[in-house]
Amino acid sequence: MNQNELKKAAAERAVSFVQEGRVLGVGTGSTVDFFIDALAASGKKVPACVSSSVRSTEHLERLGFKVLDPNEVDEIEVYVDGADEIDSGFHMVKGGGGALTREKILASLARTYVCIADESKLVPVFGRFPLPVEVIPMAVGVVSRQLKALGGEPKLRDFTTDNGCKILDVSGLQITDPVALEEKINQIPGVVTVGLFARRGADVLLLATADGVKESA
Ligand code: ABF
Repeated sequence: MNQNELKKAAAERAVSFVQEGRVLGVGTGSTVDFFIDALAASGKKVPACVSSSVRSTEHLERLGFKVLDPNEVDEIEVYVDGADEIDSGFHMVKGGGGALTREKILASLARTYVCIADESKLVPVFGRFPLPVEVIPMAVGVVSRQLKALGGEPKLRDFTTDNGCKILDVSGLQITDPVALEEKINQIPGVVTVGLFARRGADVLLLATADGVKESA
């Protein structure tokens, strides 16, 4: 199986977690795109979704799903999203697709975060994937200097987020304590969101491997 087939397998399994009659949280990325297609094909009755990006909202609406503003929702039962890296404690690095802030908001609203990923995303320690940090445009310089002081090498992505902000992709960080680093980077003035999802990680991991989809919680 190639990587796309693995992503599709994890995405299809996630449909069984969707509760009919409840608002569903939907993330962003190519794995989530497979999930949206599989959900539509399943015929499950979802009254409405909340989505973490314009990209996913447009995909959902094209397939006939209603998408609500998160301000209209107090709680989401299930939130399905991917990750760029996930560790055995279900902490994640996210934001490769640039939707990290909205993803973190939806994760905070969700009772159950179901992470869908192919096996290449499971890592013993974070660091291979540069850590995305969403930043207010006027603070790119000052935040970059602070990230360098933490030992990172920030690179400005040629991209503007759905929130009108910029992203610094930070390589070279030693992420041995993801919770502490998430808190430290969140404290830097000008940072909107750091792509470490450690304080609120995933609850369920659907990891697609050559031997099938492995489910852990
Ligand atoms: C979202 O999509 C992001 O947090 C992450 O950056 C990305 C994963 O992308 P893909 O599913 O395309 O590998 O989950």
